[in-house]
Order: sequence, then C-alpha cells, then structure tokens
Amino acid sequence: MSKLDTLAAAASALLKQAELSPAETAQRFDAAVDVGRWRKLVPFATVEEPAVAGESVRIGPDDVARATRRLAGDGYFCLERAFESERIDKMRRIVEAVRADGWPAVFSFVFDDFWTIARSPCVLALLEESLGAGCLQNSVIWTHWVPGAKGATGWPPHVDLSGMGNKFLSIWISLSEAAIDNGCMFLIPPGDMPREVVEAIDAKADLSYASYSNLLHNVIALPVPAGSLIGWRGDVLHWGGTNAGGNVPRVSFALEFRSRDEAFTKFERPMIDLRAALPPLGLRLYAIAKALRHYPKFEPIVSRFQPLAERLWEETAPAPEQARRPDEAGLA
Ligand SMILES: O=C(O)CCC(=O)C(=O)O
Repeated sequence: MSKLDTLAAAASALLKQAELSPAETAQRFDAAVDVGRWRKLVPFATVEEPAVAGESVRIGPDDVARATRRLAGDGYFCLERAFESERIDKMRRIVEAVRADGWPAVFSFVFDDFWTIARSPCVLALLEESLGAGCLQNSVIWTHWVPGAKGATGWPPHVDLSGMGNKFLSIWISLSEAAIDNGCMFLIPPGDMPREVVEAIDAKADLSYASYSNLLHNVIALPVPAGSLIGWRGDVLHWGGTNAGGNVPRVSFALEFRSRDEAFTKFERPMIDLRAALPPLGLRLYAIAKALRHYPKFEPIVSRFQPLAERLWEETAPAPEQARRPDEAGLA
C-alpha cells in the first residue's frame, strides 16, 4: 500500500467511526420529518408556505438575453448580483442556522426559498430561453459550504451530465462572496477542450503535457459577489476552487434543469414542474437524502450522515408513478 493509500484508508476508517449511531439516526430522522421543528429552528423562513417568498431578482430582459448568448457561445454565463441582497442574506442565514443545529448544509433545501428562487419570472425566462418552453427541474441539489480557512476546497473538477448539449443546465447561486481567495468557481469552456481531453476525463485517464498545459491556459475564474447567478451546460468541466487564505466561508447552492422532451436519468428523477406547487417536504427530504448518498465522493465529511441518508431515502421514496415524467404522471 502506498503512503497515500494508507492515509486514505485511515481517513475512511475515522469517518466510519464518526458515523451517526442508531440512536442519533433515529433522533435526526424524527427531527427531519417534523415540519414544526424546522419552522421553529428558522422562524424567519417558511416550509411549505410558498406565498411568503418574494420575487427579489435584480436582473431584467437584457441580462437574460446576454446570459443566453453567452451560454450558446461558451457553454456558461455569469450574472453578478442577480438577486436582492435581503433575500440572499436570508438564505445564507438559513444555511447558518441549519449547520448550527448540526445538519449538513444541504438540509437548507427543507425551506421554501431554496425552491422558489428559480421560479422568479426572470429566472424562469432565462431557463426557458436556454432549455425551451416547459422546462423542468430535476431533483439533484446541493448546498456548498467551503470553510473560511486556507486549503479548504470546493468540489473537485467534474462535469454534471455530459452528452446532453443544450438540453441540460446547472445553476449555482452565491450566498456569500465567492472570491479567488475563498474558493470561487472555475471552469473551462467546452470549445477549449480538445476531444482527447474530454475522453481522458470520462475515462479518468492521464493527460499529455500538451493537453494539460492547454487546459490550464484556458481556465476561467469566476469570482463573484453574494447573490450572483452562474450557469453551465452539462459537459462543462468545472470545480470549486481552493481557499488561498480568505477567512470568509464560501456559501452557495446548485440546482439542475432539463428540456421537457428529454429522457431523464434515473438519478435525476423525480422531475419537478416549475409551474406546479412546490415539492412537499417528503420530496425535499428525498432529494436531500439522494444528494447525501451520492456526494460523499466530493465531500467525504458528509459520509458521517449515511445512516440518516439511507433511512430518509427509504422512507421518503416517491411512488413509482411520481418518479416518472410530470406529464406521464399527469402532473403537468
Ligand atoms: O461549489 C462548488 O464547490 C462546486 C459546485 C459544483 O461543481 C456543482 O454544484 O456541480
């Protein structure tokens, strides 16, 4: 075993030891499904009361047109200060309250704000411009918290869903400043990635000097203030940077959207109609559990919550007909 393998094995044994006990899992499960408890935990936010969440965007039709052009040309867009600071501060405070109560940050998706924000008319217009009328949200979500400490990292380089062309869009919204020194987003536009590089990334194979030198030269850094909106297509290589000494935690969250006429992967389902009622708490918890089961590969620390993720996953799994397309399920 190499030194690195030994360290990895030790880290994974420690994480296993830190896993929630059966009693902690039962207690967290009861708390997670208790809507009243969430409302009490964050009294300034709502759960399953969407009418209270306001519009709060600062972008207009010109921004939508600019972002759509950029997306068509380069596979990504970045709109700084797209949302009112009051709304963004509130959402960051939700994340802080959730973490202070010992939950992974992704439990912020219990709250309405995290589901209503993409339904603002301007954001919806942007989604429809880039994915077509009647586009849908999938149930893949995450809330990112990169500690304000040198060496802390965002997610490593990856693509979200390749081969989907303009039928897929991820959006990422900053709830704090995301600067070069506290781990902003970085990406490489697909046009600047030679075919052999795309194939090597898919196969997790090594790259030649010429390829990685070219890649490094084409990296785009996207430092943004709080309340900014970044979007990228499924085949854009992207990652969250490494904190270079900033003391402000980098907080953000991500959502994914699809053209209505596409076949969706099992992982993406159930799909969510952006014009229908907000997902109920059960579906929010299912999406959270799905993310917690899947993303220890990017954030090993959340593997501590695997027993809770498994229990939520089993007990909130949607009925098979809900896991199909909204129009197939008669929800459209
Ligand atoms: O915020 C980050 O560190 C990474 C975000 C990302 O890669 C994603 O949400 O797919």
